Amino acid sequence: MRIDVVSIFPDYLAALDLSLVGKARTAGLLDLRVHDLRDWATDRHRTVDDTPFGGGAGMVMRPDVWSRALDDVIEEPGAPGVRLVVPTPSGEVFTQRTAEAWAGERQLVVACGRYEGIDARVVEHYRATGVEVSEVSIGDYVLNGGEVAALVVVEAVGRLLPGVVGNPESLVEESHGAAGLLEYPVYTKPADWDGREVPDVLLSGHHGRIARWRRDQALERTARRRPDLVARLDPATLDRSDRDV
Ligand code: 6GU
Repeated sequence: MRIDVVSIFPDYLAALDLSLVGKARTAGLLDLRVHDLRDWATDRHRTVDDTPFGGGAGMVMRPDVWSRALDDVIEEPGAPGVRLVVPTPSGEVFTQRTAEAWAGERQLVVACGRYEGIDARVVEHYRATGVEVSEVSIGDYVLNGGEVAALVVVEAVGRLLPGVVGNPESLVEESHGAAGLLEYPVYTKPADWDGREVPDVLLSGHHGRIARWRRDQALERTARRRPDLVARLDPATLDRSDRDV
């Protein structure tokens, strides 16, 4: 998969050289390219923004600069599997389901806005050209720009690409996985750490009881921390013992 990130702060994306995503790039599983939007500005000061029509606070990013950048970076506009991603606090919420869907794309182009955002005609124009465009938010709080959201999207999607996570089993039981539950608590050695003991059941070797205990813990934790997720569980996935938790 190819991912392009366009930003006026390309150094913000340096973290993508590290860890799992960095390894995916080295292994040739992910072709990640970071671009400086100012390379497509035309004036001496490399201006990318201007004052908003209609008045108001702040600056808006210019559509002409953005379209020159995106025309250069989008490989084949309108082809299947090409998606323009615009991080914005007014977008639809980016979730694990979104990451799963995008992991099957050919190219993601992430357009990071700063200031009050990007001139609205940019999204209009690329949609009209047949490009799939997604305006997404990573949660209900305000950041200064799309760069942190771009990091979130690249890591969430990148780790789902085939071969990136060493043991695919670790993608199965994790929080926000198919079960719709948060993950159960985990323990390792020592079994007694300064008088704090690991729950007995985990030392029992009884796989059935361990699985039941873990599911109960996941259900309890989800009910307490994320009642919104419990409300959305598919009743068909619940068993008789689940209903007692
Ligand atoms: Cl995607 N951008 C900005 N600027 N703020 C946000 C966000 C995105 N998601 C949540 N807050």
